[in-house]
Amino acid sequence: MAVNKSLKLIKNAEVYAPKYIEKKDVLIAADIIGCVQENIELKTNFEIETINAKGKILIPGLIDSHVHIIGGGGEGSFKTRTPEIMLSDIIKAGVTTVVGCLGTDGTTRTMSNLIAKARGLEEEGITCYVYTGSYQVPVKTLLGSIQEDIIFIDKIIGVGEIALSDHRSSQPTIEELTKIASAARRGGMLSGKAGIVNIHMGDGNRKLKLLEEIIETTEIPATQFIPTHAGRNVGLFEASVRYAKNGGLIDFTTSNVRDFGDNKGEHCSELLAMALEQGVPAENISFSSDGQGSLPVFNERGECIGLKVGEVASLFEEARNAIIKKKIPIEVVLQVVTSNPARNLKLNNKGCIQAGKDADIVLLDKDLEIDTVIAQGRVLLKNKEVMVKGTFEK
Ligand code: FWO
Ligand code: ZN
Repeated sequence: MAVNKSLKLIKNAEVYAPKYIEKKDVLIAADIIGCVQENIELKTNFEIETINAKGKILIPGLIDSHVHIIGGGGEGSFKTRTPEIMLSDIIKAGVTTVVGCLGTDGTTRTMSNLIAKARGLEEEGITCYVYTGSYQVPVKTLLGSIQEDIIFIDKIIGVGEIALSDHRSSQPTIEELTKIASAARRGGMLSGKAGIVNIHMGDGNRKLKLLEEIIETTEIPATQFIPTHAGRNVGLFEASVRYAKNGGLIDFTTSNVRDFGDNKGEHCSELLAMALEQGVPAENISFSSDGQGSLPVFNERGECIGLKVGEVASLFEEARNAIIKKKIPIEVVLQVVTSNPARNLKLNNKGCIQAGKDADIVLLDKDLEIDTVIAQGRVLLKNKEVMVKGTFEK
């Protein structure tokens, strides 16, 4: 009997949707979740691929909302420009949706290059969107304005990463930043997209002041902004906790290698635990990796001694640490890497295990290690082995 390639049945998985919905079977119909139910039995006169998920945990594919997919960096001159990402870096990380962005360098890195890479990753099998812009203000767009970019370019869902409170920032005035947010908001509304502004937070003293002022003095809601690197130092972390308790969204960078407090390497999983303890609603928190971005490395004296490259793999690693080491409930942790980014970015078919949603699925083994990755119904990783490689990967 011929195997029907467009149907797949996952049997007996412990499903976190990300809410725990107990043991279920999941039927995949082409690129979509067809059905999530107990004991699905199909009577067919053709064979369908069955995946035995007994003893495994089934979760939505992770969403990474901040990745320098074509590379970034360059802050230590040309040789420090970081390399572009490869498909398997994303798959192995359990990530099935990424949002690409430009960072410090909006000159040798371009929007056309970013969009071409996003399309390439889509062709290779994952879902990929981008933000328009970079650190640079006024924002250098593709079509001439933020609204046009968001409305006319399918891949563009917002603006970013705009740098604030950072020595590398364009130092936008409050008026300039307000205009950016309002253009993004209108672009988003008119195209049914999120139209968010992804904000790079630096180490500067002003912290979130500009955002707080805009939210206080204009009609623009807090949810228009997603400030990232929110835990990069103690002061910013504390300000971010207050900001989030007032309704703001905050995003922690999992690749963060920065020293924290008394020279204690604080990890994202610990930041999540602290933020929750201090009363931040889990709904307001997300993680992203800053994959392929350049990360400054500091010595004991706090001096920058080199640059490292961010890794998408850190996204799941920190989520796993939060579950295992910090004992935060799985459902809460999963939320910050699945349903919260999906809601923030208005990716309505992502971040949730439910009939009708995209078949983006990760299976974890007993040790909470990534075992299988399915993106839009295609098995890209199986038994911890990459099944589909990027075009030029060996
Ligand atoms: C952070 C990306 C930083 C690039 O402050 O923002 O540099 O364009 O590649 N990275 N500028 C890293 C901290 C969060 C640790 C970026 C970088
Ligand atoms: Zn950044």
